[in-house]
Order: sequence, then C-alpha cells, then structure tokens
Amino acid sequence: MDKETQQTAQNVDSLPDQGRRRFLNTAALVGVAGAGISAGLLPNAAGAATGDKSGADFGKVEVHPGQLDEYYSFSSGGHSGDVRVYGLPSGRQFKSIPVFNMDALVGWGLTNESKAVIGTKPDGSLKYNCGDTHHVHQSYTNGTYNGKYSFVNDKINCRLARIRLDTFECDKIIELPNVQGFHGVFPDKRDPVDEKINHTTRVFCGMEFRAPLPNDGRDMHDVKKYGALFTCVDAESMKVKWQVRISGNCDLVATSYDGKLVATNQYDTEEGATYADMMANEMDACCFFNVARIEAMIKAGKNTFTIGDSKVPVVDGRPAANKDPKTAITCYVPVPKSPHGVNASPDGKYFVCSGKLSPTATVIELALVQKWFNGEVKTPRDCVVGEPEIGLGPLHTGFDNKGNAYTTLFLDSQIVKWNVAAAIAQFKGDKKVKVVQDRVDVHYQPGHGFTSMGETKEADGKWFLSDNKFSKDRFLPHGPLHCESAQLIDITGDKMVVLADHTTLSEPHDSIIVRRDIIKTRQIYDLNEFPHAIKDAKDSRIERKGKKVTIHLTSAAPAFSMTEFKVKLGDEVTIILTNLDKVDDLSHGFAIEKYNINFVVNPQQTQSVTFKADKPGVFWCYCTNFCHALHLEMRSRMIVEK
Ligand code: K7E
Ligand code: CUA
Repeated sequence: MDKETQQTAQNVDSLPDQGRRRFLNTAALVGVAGAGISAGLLPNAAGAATGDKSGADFGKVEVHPGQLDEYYSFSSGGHSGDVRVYGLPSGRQFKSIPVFNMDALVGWGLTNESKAVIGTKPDGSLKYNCGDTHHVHQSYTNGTYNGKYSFVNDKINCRLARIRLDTFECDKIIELPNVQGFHGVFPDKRDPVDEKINHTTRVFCGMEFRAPLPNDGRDMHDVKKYGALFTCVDAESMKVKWQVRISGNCDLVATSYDGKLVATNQYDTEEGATYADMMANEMDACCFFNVARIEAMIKAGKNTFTIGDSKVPVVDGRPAANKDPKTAITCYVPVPKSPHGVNASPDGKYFVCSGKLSPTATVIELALVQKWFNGEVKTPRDCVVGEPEIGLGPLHTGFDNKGNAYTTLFLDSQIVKWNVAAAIAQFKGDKKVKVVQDRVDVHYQPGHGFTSMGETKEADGKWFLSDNKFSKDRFLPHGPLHCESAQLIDITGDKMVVLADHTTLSEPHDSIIVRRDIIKTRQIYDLNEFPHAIKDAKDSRIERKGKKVTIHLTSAAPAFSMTEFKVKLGDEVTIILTNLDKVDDLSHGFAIEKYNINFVVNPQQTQSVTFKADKPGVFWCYCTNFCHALHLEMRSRMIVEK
C-alpha cells in the first residue's frame, strides 16, 4: 500500500466513532444506539431491549425465515438500465429485470427474442446497449394498480419500455421521436376521453433536454430555438399517438385520477443552456395538459404538424398559441423556483410540486385547473391553494391515507411530514395552523421518497421509503463508489420512525410500493406462444439452408436432446432451445465455450441465438443454471468442422 492509499484506506474498526457520528444528529443516534450498524439487522429488538428511546419497534421490519413480505417494491436501477424488485419490509432483492441493459443472467441482449425487443442495427447488433431508468410506474384500473404492466423510461436513448408483470419481463421498447432527456413518465389512471374505460390506455412522457426540432444540424448554436415535446404513447400497442410542443422543459409527469389532466413540472422556463441560465427565474411552472382537447385537435387534424422524419402529429402547446383558456390545450401554473417533482394526492384533488431551490411545496387544486380551462378562474396562479415552507431542497412527495404529505428534503437530509389541509388553511391566512407535523433525519440526501400504495387511491399510510443518494458511513466500506441506501420509515404513528437501512446498488431513482396481492405471476410459460417451439424431444433436428444452419434442441433435466451437433466453419448458426420441463423455476442455461453465448430458457419457454461459426474445433455447450444433481453433466458439444 503506498502512503496515499494508506491515508485514505478505510477499515471499519479504525473508523473513529466520532467520525461516524459527525454525520448523524441526535435523532439518528437514538436509532443506532446499542444497535451496531444496521438497526434492521437486530433480532426482534424492541426499543426497550436496546435502550432505544424512540420506542422504535424494529420487529416490524422482520420477515422471519420462510415468511413472505407484504409488499413488492419496483425500483428503477438508474444508469444500470434495469428495474429491480424488492420485498418490503425485508428489503430483500428478488430480481433485476433487464430492460435497457444487457444481462447474461437470462441472456437479455444475447437472445434473438430479447434483441427483437431492444432493437438492432442492420448487422444484427444491438442499436443501444445501455440506458438510464428513472421512473417506474404500474398500469391502473380504477385508480389503483392492476398488476398488468410496469412502464419505465430510458433517459439516455429516449426509450419507453413496458414490463409484463405475469412474467416480470420486458416485452416492448420504443424510441420517442425528436426527444432528448426523456425523463418523467406516467400512465393515465383511466381513459381521458372515454369515461367508461377505467384502466390505463396511455402513457405520458416528458422531455427534459430542449433540443433542435428536428435535430438534423439546424439551430445548433441558437439555444432559444431549441424546443421540448410532451409525448403520449398508446399503452397497449406501444405506438406514439401524439406530441405537444411546449415552452420550457418537462421534468416529472403526473396524471390525475379522473384521467383528464396530466402535468409536468418545469425547472427551465428560462430555456437556458447553462445552470446559471436555468436558475435565473424566481418562478418556473407546472404545465398542465388538457388531454381531451389535445385528442380532439389531433382527430380533427387541425393545426397539427410533424417534425423531421417523424410521422407523429404534433400540436402547439406554447403559451402564445394558447391564450384563450376556453380553447387552450395547456395551462402553465407558476411555481417557485426550479421545482423538482410533481405528485398526485391519493384523494384525487391535488398535485404537489416541490421547490428544490425554494423551501416550499406548491399545492395545486385540479378542480381549479379544470375551471381555468373553462374560463372560470382568472389566472393559472389562482389554481395554487397552498405553498408551505417545509425545508431545504424539497424534491419528491408521497402521501398517506390521512391527508398528510411526506416530502424528501435533499439539502436537509430529512423527510418532512406536513398536512395538506393545514397548508391550504395557512395559505388562506390561518396563521396558527400547524402545517409541519414531523421531521426525521435520513442518511443521506434523499431523492425520491414514496409511500406504500401512495400513488394509488388505496394509499395505506404504512410505509415511506426514502431512496437516498449517499450512504456515506452507513455500511461497511466497499471502495470509493458506495452503495446507496433505501431507508424504510414507519409512518403509522404521529412520529415517523426509521426502522431499516436497506442497501441498493447505484442508482435507484424512483420506486413504487405495491401490495403483494396485486401481483399475480405465472409459474411456467406456454409453449404455444413460441412459434419455433418443438413440443417433443423427438423433433430435435438440424436443418441446413445453404450456409444457414438451425439447431432445434430441447432441454429436460438433466440433459439436452442432442449430445452433439455438427456445423461447418463459416456457417450462420441459429440454436433454438425449448425447455420441456414443466416445473416452475426448473430453468436451464445454455452457454457455448469460446463463443460468447449464454442464455436461459425457463420451463415451457423457447429462446434462440444466432452467431457465426468462426472457429473450428469442439466447443462444449453446458447448462449454466444449477438445475439437477447431474447439472454438471448437462452438456452438449458443438463440433465445428473445417
Ligand atoms: Cu425522479 Cu432523479 Cu429522475 Cu428526482 S429524478 S431524485
Ligand atoms: Cu440444466 Cu443445469
């Protein structure tokens, strides 16, 4: 170890307690007193047993061996491009669902089936192999989750993905036209046009980075000419329906419970290109979209246009084109300064925008926005009914079922609990009302925070999960890049209590907490869904058409249906593997030595890979998923003849 390394080396035993505690204030210390490092690891430690004075009941987060969690948490993986699934309250991770990333665990990005979902270049290689997932939401029926789909965005390559929740697999990915920095995403909670349809039919997507429209070499140096688009995608066909050109940018997206309104908060109404420019205005906005009016315009083909090569109809949502509220498709409600996040309250009445650079949260009443669109409210700002000061760096808000909001305070490293009705009373002039109900320290710098079922009308007020951007000293040192932390907070009482530190790999952005009864997964796949499946090992065969060879193969523990197959050097080889096993989780892997092939076939599933036989010799093919006592013997040989 050189001197410099020595100086910065961290060993948990050498960490002076004071050093650790510098990060923590009194409230946090109560939580760790006598508890070693992680409160969540304590065996059934009631507060009294640990000398803990908060009365924290750490037993609440325990899930004993063999017990099941009460909730799923779906969490975006950030720059790893996946979606993660955890159990709560235990914090155990079940799965990383590969979406925009390659993943050899299942062969995502390697199999022909997954490549078709991700999208390929003409040469068959992936069009993109990385992504940045930020916001993950689920499809709704009647204002609550229906367990059908999850939707997640890719900020880097501006794609929207859908995950089917019967198999926990991504089944569609589309790229949004003329978009950069695709950030906010939210499905509608019922159809905005047809009131009889009470489930998700559309997904709304925000564009954060203004860019030349189209981005074909024009307007590159004139930032003022850049523009932003708000995009609507059909949730079933996953085709882009329409776009709205707006002023400013889009950050997060939220949808109303009646389906009629969608909003995006804007931190760059200045339309700047540097952060100093973007921070100039004291007020930015939350931009509302009147979905029914937009769709009527699109249907009538009135005032629609297209951008560049895209065929998607676009309408103009900029203020100059929307001066008359009675025909306007957008309403820009001013909110202070660079707001981050917009969240819908589960009673369906309010959207809350957090100030980020203002210590406030802005409460916007949706009924008033509707009235503005009818010409019954004077100015958009009159739709604001509350604006309490809640702390420094407010970012995202979750809600319980008792009218309280819980906002993450990035700069204060706190969660603040505040009462929405009290905030509204205060805004009307009540000086005595107590808006802020409680504060609790989190560790450290929370980004998203969300409550159990909090983005549905079945918000149950049990848990708040704080996705913290820094874990600093909370876990054993593991190199300069630390894991992050998700802290589970009990919100059933008047006081919030931090009950567990869960680790998360960098960088979860947003999550949702879903009651377990909503998710109904399949146990096995259905062979009939795979056109290339063979249903009997006897049908295994090698087919040749010129230089193209197709190997039809099956697996059934502990053997593949062919112990060897021969191809010729230079062949284009396609291996189609059907797993005939019928027991759930009896999956087999298929890896080929030196050929960079590895994928998994689940019970009654068919997957395929295509590659060039460019090396002569014998290459063992083996099962990579430990499936049987004879798993090691589960092999075949690819013989590549010269
Ligand atoms: Cu949802 Cu980071 Cu993309 Cu806020 S964003 S933290
Ligand atoms: Cu099949 Cu291991």
